[in-house]
Amino acid sequence: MTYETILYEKNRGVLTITLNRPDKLNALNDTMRYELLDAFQQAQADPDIRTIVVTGAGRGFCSGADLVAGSEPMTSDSSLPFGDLLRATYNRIILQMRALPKPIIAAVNGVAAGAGMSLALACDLRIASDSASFTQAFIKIGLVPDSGSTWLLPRLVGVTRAMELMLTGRRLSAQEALDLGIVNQVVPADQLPNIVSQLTQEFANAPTRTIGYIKQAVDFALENTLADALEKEADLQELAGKTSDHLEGVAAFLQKRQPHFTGR
Ligand code: T3D
Repeated sequence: MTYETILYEKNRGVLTITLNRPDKLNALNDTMRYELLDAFQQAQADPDIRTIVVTGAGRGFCSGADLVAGSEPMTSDSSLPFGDLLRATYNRIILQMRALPKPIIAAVNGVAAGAGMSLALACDLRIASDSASFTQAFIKIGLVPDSGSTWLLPRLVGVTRAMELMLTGRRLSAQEALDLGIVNQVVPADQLPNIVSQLTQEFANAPTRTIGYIKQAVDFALENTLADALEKEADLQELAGKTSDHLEGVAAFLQKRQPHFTGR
């Protein structure tokens, strides 16, 4: 797959999507938004892809919306009204990521700002380099947090901390993000690719369909009652119990060997 603003690289079940506008810390312009949406749609449709990594080229992860797309500073008047823009692109990207039945890992190599932070939050796991940082930069330009930050951030850190971060735009170091539960792990910058690669090799050999069901179950449970969540678990367990990976997992256990999961 060839794109203008992102790299799309498949290797042994792992798709790596690299945001590739390093001179702007990988700010999201219109082309990148549509390419990202298309890449996640392709990732869903391609049975050879078992896990996805999202990362940034250069020293940034993603600096959010491109504030100078073309020669004009970004304002709601200079392009599509923001509401329409969000509905047409960012909202669809985030929903596609949450609905994608495969694990998505953010390899946060540098600053994640505004919608760039939202993008990281929408991934299933976040591994940060020790030089990464996070900011809900929206407030600094008088905008509301978008691309799912108002939904995702309070669920990760609680309302008290989320409000503080959204109202101040304070830039967090990777270590602070770890302490708050925003990231799963902080690793030395030069070891980020290797550590993420080890993790994705595990996911490329995991029971992929069940991982999709787990994503579905957790997102559902966050919005529903315990009784509803129990019912959802029962439905999804029925489906998981019919996968060949479940049969393989049990057979491997009984035969005292490593399972060979195929993602089916
Ligand atoms: O229209 C819509 O899409 C609506 C939706 C909005 C959603 C949003 O994401 S709103 C939030 C938009 N993002 C921001 O407000 C962040 C702006 N950037 C920054 O605050 C800082 O650049 C960072 C905190 C991210 C990093 O700071 P620092 O000191 O490490 O780097 P820098 O020197 O500020 O930036 C390096 C270069 O990247 C610089 O270009 P230059 O001077 O070297 O030619 C800078 O202008 C460029 N850059 C950084 N962020 C953006 C950007 N260019 C365009 N858009 C950016 N968002």
